[in-house]
Amino acid sequence: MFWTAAAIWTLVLGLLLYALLRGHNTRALARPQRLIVGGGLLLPAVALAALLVYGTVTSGRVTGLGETVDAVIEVEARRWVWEFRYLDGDGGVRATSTDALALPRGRMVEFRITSVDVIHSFWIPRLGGKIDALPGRVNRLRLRADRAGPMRGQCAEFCGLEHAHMDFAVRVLEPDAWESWLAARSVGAPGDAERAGGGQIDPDPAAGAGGDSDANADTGDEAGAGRDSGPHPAAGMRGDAGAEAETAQSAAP
Ligand SMILES: [Cu+2]
Repeated sequence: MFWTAAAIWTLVLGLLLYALLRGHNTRALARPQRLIVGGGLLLPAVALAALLVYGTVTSGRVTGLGETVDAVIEVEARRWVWEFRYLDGDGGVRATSTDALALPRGRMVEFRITSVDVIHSFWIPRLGGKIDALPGRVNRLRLRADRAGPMRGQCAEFCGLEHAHMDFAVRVLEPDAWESWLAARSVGAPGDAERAGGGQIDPDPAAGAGGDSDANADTGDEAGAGRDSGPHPAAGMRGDAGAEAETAQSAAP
């Protein structure tokens, strides 16, 4: 990438110098049609056609269209929390998590993304492009994480005062470990909320990486306040992130 850019930069500077130094009344100026047809019509037509073909051919790889989906996760954004619901084969919810997302490594995951209040945007920079979370609409995005290791997701659409803190931790787990992770957060299992909050398997490596301690503190307060009305797994997850984060990082290639 760097050398391509450097070559183009050198070429442009070379042409500029040539234009400045060549003097007047040259042949190109005497026959401007050639310049217009070649540089103004042919060159852009060929370049844009080549880019169109390349983009069309590779877009399937980027969007995951045509690939078999191994897992479906519903994503619900609301100010200023991410809720994840992991679906089983029949479309039922088998597990849930809040502000923490776990993905099976090497498997294609389809996200069905929506919002309950304002427009948010679902974005995991290390995995792919962002897509809006719109109220009243479900947008689909397919991503596959091929490398283990903690990463971070972030709301990418300004959605209010806490927008900058609307992030979530992403863990890429081996499929077996992913199943265990889901089992610990399964819907309807007795005491599942406590177990999820207790953190045998910590879902929030990003918290240990530092830099977002404000976000953690805020989420913690909010989660603590929300406990009366219902379980909020994020509370416990946020707390004990450090040790697990180190483990996950050292395991990353
Ligand atoms: Cu948001």
